[in-house]
Amino acid sequence: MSAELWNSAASVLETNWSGDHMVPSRRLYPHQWSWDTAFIAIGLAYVNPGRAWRDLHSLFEAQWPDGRVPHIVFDPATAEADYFPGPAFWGVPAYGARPANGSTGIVQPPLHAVAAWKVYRRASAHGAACVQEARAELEWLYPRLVAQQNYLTTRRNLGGAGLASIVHPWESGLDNSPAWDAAMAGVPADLSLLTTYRRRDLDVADAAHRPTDRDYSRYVGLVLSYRAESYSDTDLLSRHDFAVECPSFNAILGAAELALAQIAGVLGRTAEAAVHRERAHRITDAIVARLWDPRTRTFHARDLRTGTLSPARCVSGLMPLLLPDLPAEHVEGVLTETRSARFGFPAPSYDRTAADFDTMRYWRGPVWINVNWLLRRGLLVHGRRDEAEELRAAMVRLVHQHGHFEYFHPATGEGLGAPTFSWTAALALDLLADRSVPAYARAA
Ligand code: 2M8
Repeated sequence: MSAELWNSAASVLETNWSGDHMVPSRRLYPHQWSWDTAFIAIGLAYVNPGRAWRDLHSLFEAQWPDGRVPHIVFDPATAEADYFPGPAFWGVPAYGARPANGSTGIVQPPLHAVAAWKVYRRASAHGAACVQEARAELEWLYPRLVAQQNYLTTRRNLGGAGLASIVHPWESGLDNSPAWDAAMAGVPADLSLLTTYRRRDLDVADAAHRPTDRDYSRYVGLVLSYRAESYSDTDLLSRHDFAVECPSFNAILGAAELALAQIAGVLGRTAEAAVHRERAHRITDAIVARLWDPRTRTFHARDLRTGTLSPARCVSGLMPLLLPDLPAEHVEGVLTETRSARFGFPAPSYDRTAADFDTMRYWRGPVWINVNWLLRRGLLVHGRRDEAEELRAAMVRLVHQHGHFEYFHPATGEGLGAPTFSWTAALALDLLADRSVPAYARAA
């Protein structure tokens, strides 16, 4: 089974390569997405490390002067009509050497340092020239990755506690998650926006899987609000309708600091390595202080506009397991939640027992491989090797039986969404090849 799965995964990555970047899916997502690039690099490390670096390069070449890494880098060869909201809608001005309308103005989870470290670690398997290339790429990326972290922990520290806020659900990567429902209820839904701007996703995907028009009009409205002030973050909390601290985004922010510590170590920047470890520690403390609910014993999204935690129990609440300094009590809470009837292996995107659990709709029930890959990593970080192996096997089985789909039905395993999806293929390669444990993992 593994050779067959390996070959099909490699061929998806071959098909979705677009010259200097990978598209998540040719039809549904015909540009370059930020956190997809990180997941994809993790798989390309096995079959084409040169492309892993090229893809990361293309993304970071589009980094803004303030350090933000845009959530989409637009391919100028793709027509405006092929994806909504496209380049003209975002209206991003030219910056640095970038032309106008080259990217979006929002971000996605900063997983790139983790990916770069994994690609570097794999380089020795491809020979000395590859190791040399990998080191040079780390040198190039390091200051850019640091600038990305600095943007998120300063300009986006809207709550003042050292966590990054997301100002649009798309920034979480878990777009339509019930984690945002309470905060989104406060965002005006102007359905007339969808007559001015036409959804393109419904031409290529099933409406029963995608966000509703009501939610989509809110997504569009939030972009218009951020765009109106040229994507400035100054005083954002007082003039923008959505600002949330997400446990998954911030757990990845902390994991990025740990990967940066490893990268800094290899680059001989010992003092910086210590600073990154300290930052990871502070992010962990802030997640525990602000996003833990002692009643549910799991993590929840905090709405900064109301100061309340979302009641929804989502897969994002399990992600702080990525952090090795998470206190034992919180590790136990999250592990119990993970193994409960609400989740299980592979974990659905939302609590299976919730009344509004939806087996089809985007991030409101289906299983995604990328968050399960992160969950497995979290289990390894906390020494839960048997559970990590159980989850790994469940993911491999799912993708082998059903294909490299974007997401999967949480009961039947049926493949849903885009059928040849890049991160599913890339992570299948990693799941087949890598049983190692992060260097900073704790003993069980
Ligand atoms: C989905 O998000 C895009 C908007 O960014 C969409 O729905 O059109 C999400 O699954 C996101 O996590 C992912 O990065 C993107 C591309 O795969 O698709």
